[in-house]
Order: sequence, then structure tokens, then C-alpha cells
Amino acid sequence: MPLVPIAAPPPPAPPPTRALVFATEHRFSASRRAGRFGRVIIQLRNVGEDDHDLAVRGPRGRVLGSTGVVHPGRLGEVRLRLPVGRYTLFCSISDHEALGMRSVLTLRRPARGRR
Ligand SMILES: [Cu+2]
Repeated sequence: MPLVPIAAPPPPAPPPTRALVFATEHRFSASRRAGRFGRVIIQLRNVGEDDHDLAVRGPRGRVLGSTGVVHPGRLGEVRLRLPVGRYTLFCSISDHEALGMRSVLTLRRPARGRR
């Protein structure tokens, strides 16, 4: 029988970039400020006393997603697929962003030799 080339299985998808952000009045404290582009899972833990949310603003200023309102003591999550770029994570409630509820997440291509 002739040899039939067998297609190599596709490489496994890289794990998503995960970030955990703690919200208080009025501050965001993020577990990371950089990660791999692609699938991104951002969780917001509201450890404050007021309602908060976490919205993601893209490099061109457009809001790409949000956890929706997260009540005190609760955990919210937003899942996105994002290209390389610099993103702003912020609370969209009232004037919370101006008061300091903001963090930056920079997504990069991994270094050569790594996925
Ligand atoms: Cu807030």
C-alpha cells in the first residue's frame, strides 16, 4: 500500500489569559497587567460596599464588553477574544473611573519559541 501522509493534529489551543480584578471604593487592583492575546477571561471580585462593574475599552476607545453590575461580595466575569493591543479595564458606573477604578491590560504576541 502506498504511504498516505497523515495530517498532523492541530496544536492544542493555548490557555486563555486570565485576570482577576478586585474592586473597592474606588480602586481596581488587578492580578496582572499583561498577557497573551486571544481568549481572555477577566473576573471582577467586588470586595467593596457599593455596586461596581468591569468594562473593557479597546485601543480605539470602543467598549468591547462588560461584566454587568457586580454587587458587593459577588464575582462577575467577562470573556472576550482580543487582538494584540492595550486595553483599559474600568468601572463604568457613575464617576468611578475618574475616581480611580481603572487598570491597564496589555495583550502581546508570545515571544518566539513559545506559544
Ligand atoms: Cu465602580
